[in-house]
Amino acid sequence: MDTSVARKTNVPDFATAYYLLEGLNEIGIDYLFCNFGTDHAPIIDEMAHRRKRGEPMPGVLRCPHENTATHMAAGYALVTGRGQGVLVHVDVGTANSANGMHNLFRSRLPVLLMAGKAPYTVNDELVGSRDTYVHFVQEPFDQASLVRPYLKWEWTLPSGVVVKEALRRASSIMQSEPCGPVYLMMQRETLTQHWNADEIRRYPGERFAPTSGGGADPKLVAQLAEKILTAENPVLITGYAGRHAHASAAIDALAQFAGIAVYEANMTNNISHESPCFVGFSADKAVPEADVGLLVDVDVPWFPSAVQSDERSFWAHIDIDIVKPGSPMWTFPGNIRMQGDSGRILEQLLAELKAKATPRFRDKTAARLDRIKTAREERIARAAKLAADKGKPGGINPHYLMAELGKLLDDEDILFNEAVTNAAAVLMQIPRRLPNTTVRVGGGGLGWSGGIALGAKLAAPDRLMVQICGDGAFYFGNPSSVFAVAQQYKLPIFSIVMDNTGWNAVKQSTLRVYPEGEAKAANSFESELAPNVHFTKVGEAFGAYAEEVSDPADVPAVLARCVKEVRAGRAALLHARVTKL
Ligand SMILES: Cc1ncc(C[n+]2csc(CCOP(=O)(O)OP(=O)(O)O)c2C)c(N)n1
Ligand SMILES: [Mg+2]
Repeated sequence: MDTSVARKTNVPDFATAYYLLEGLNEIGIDYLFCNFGTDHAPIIDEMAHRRKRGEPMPGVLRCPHENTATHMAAGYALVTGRGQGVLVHVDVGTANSANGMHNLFRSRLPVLLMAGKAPYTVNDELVGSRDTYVHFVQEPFDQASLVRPYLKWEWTLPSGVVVKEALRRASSIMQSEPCGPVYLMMQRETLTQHWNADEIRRYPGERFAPTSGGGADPKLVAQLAEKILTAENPVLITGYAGRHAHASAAIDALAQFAGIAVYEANMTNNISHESPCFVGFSADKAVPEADVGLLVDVDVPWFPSAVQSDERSFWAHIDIDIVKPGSPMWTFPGNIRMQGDSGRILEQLLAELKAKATPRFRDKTAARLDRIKTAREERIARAAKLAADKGKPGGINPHYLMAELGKLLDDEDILFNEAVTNAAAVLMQIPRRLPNTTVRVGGGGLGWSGGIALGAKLAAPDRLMVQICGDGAFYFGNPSSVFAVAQQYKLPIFSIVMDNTGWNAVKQSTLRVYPEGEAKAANSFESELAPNVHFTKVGEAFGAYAEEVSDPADVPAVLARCVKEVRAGRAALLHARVTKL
């Protein structure tokens, strides 16, 4: 169909949607994760048009549910650092994207969410005018409000003439640290408008670079170095520094030089778990005893309701997101705060310490490293003891299951840990050597691990991507959509469902607030889900290899079969019946 509104000139004339696709390519978007609707007719037509003309545009992956699309973008950004496009349908698609936007925002991952808006003409005045029932009902007063709490920027494209400028602006904001989601809305009439090629200005990346984090004020670095030189019991807690390899190396080098115990708090693994200074995932015991503490790229280093730091202790907060403007309440201590690239700041700090280190400091450091070694050995022994109990038929011990899985993984493989109350088993039993290879999202919206594993697989096809989720999380993840995408786009991921028959987190939370309450007395926690379900059928419906395991004795063989299938190119789903809630 010729949608052109001829402008009687010799310069070629194209629709806004044509320039939109070109502009997306120009801002470095490799893929569009799409869930289409009537708003996308001009884009769909121009996709075919550009393909016919052999012109570049992002790859298009159709996702049956927006939850898959948004989290695929998260996985791709996690591996590459580059935000991708997610294209959804007006207000309803945006609403379905809110959970993903929450997780991307809290994980500081870039993404360009795009949605149509209902056409504004009703009498066929313009190409793209309203022509169906939903156009009259899909126009809320404030479409962006559906995702606004999770956005760094939002705009409605007012005219096709600025489409590339709008895309560059969106890209600059989503890719500037702290990275995060941006949202562009577009009306159908805007997308069908025609413009001559010479009317559309270009905004090349080399002239419009995003901002990145820098180093810190040398005076603050010197002040912190003085504190560390005289510290007796320093600790470092980090949540997401490991997204950058140089930050991971800087933490490890600093910790080993200054004898600092390193704890990880949510989000990702940050240094090699074989580092002599890595001591675990909860700093609860260490925090009250610390005299100097470093909070490095972290959102929740501990729970203040359970743990308090010593009033006389000195804390340095080093973070790409120092102010945490997305959090109404955030009151962790910071006697000094340094915003920037934590890797660079810690390199500055190490250089300062090396220049000032005294023999006494070196002696104290050696003694501390010995103490840290003992703590490490105790931790490793505790983990081994937990994994030694295999559980019983119908109630496999998650620690044992994870220990067996760990034996089959390569260093580069990535685990997406959505195991909720069994998350600790994943962390404890599968020590990682490379940073950013056991990942959780920074948010709390369940249902992310399948989509994120698919997006990561798209970005890094040679690495095994393992989704580990609870049975509740599995439902939230729209698994039929996940396995459909895995099949259609040949993205084999390994999904493990740790089925404890319901929402243990809900039960445990009730017990924490009411340890001797009515719910406990009645053993009624509103947590059990449908019994005797067979999740394998969901995978099988989409050609995945699927197995169920209940007997601990079968665990090693069943895991080996699944991993073999995935490495050979077929998605696999393991439904594991673990210790019941
Ligand atoms: C989208 C969403 N809805 C509800 C919740 C609340 N929630 C947190 S944990 C949880 C239970 C998860 O169950 P499962 O994945 O089986 O893990 P388990 O608690 O059994 O370890 C729920 C419902 C949430 N975090 N996200
Ligand atoms: Mg469960």
